[in-house]
Amino acid sequence: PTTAQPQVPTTTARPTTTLVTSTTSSSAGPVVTTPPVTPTPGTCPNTPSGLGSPVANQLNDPFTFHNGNKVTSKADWACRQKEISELLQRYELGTLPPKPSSMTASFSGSTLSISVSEGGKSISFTVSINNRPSGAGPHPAIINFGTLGASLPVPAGVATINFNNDDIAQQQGGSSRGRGKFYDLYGSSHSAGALTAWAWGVSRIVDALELTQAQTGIDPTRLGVTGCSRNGKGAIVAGALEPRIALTLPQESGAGGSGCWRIATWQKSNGQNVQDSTQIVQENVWFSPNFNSYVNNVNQLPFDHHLLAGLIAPRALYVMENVDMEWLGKISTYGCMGIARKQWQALGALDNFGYSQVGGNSHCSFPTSQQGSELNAFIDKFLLRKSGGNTNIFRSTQTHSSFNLNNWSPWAVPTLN
Ligand code: MCU
Repeated sequence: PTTAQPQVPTTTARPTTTLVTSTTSSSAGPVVTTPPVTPTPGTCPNTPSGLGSPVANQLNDPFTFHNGNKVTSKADWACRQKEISELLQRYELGTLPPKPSSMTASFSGSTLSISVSEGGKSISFTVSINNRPSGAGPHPAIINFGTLGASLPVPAGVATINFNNDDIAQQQGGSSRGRGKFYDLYGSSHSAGALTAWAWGVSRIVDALELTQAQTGIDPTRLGVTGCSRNGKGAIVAGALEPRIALTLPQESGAGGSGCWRIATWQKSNGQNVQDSTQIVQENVWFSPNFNSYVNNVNQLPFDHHLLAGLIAPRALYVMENVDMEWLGKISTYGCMGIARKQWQALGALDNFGYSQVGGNSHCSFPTSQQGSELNAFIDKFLLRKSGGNTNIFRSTQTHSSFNLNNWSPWAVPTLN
């Protein structure tokens, strides 16, 4: 099912910039992942206000609603994801606006132009679509945060869409709060931090790809998203907030991405030089100003980033981290994702989850040890839809023996049907 189509003009200026109003279904072969359940409006309980009881030295139970009820089915899981998304937006990320009331998209050369209007204001931005495979298609694509191209190797057969995320929301330190096209549209005091604003931008790219599929040859049902470091935080949040992303590929996202706040705090209390919640909100504007009230006591939060990742489950997620980067929170990402993985386990979808932590490479230079049997296996299976290798991956080249995954996740993992 698709959401309501944006309103677009019925006439076009030039044949190369045809605007279309409906999407066509993909002929790209069998779908590998089970599409996530979309809750019917009104079927989920309202998310209670308030933070609930603090959770210390463990991560919040994914399978218990904020009101204490248990998650016992896939339908419950969809409601729990809706609740987690609301809580993350309320206390950390800021509000993700709904689909804008009107938008247009056109494709010319390699440029996809996107215009969005809401409440009497309009913005436009462009993305470039590179390495479009020859042949009729439709072809899969990876949306890459940043204009320089992906910092991981994108194999033949997959296009790359370069997204200038800084154009949507700046990330040049505290003074860039509220700057960028997202804030031109929604106001400079909008609660969304840059990560949420970028996820909104990714959603508009997907909308535009749905509108221009006949022109671009890109299949909007076979999209990946990637970025490294700060842009890796962007990639995981985009995958979490946009359910049309088939494969989420955050690279060295560290704290604020695949790391958990509570585990980073614990690492820091053990004397490690790791980025934590108190530092990150001073460094940059990735999060909502609302988050500032909680950074000194993250145990209050009714979530951590294992639940951010769980918004992706059972869609495909492959997380790449670097053991040599203490600042990124190497135990934090290992523990956070090791516990996040239990959500895919509950859904019977462990083949859709990968976490791989290696070393020997400098920050954001992709190590070949993650390429053939890992990254390519994910891209083959979830974007190219070829039968690929093993994609049930959880590994680190370091033994994090000080951290006990099960002690930090003492709750039961149900089987959800
Ligand atoms: C890993 O992402 C960030 C990190 O959160 C920052 O503390 C550091 O300054 O920059 C990293 C990054 O984006 O490097 C390119």
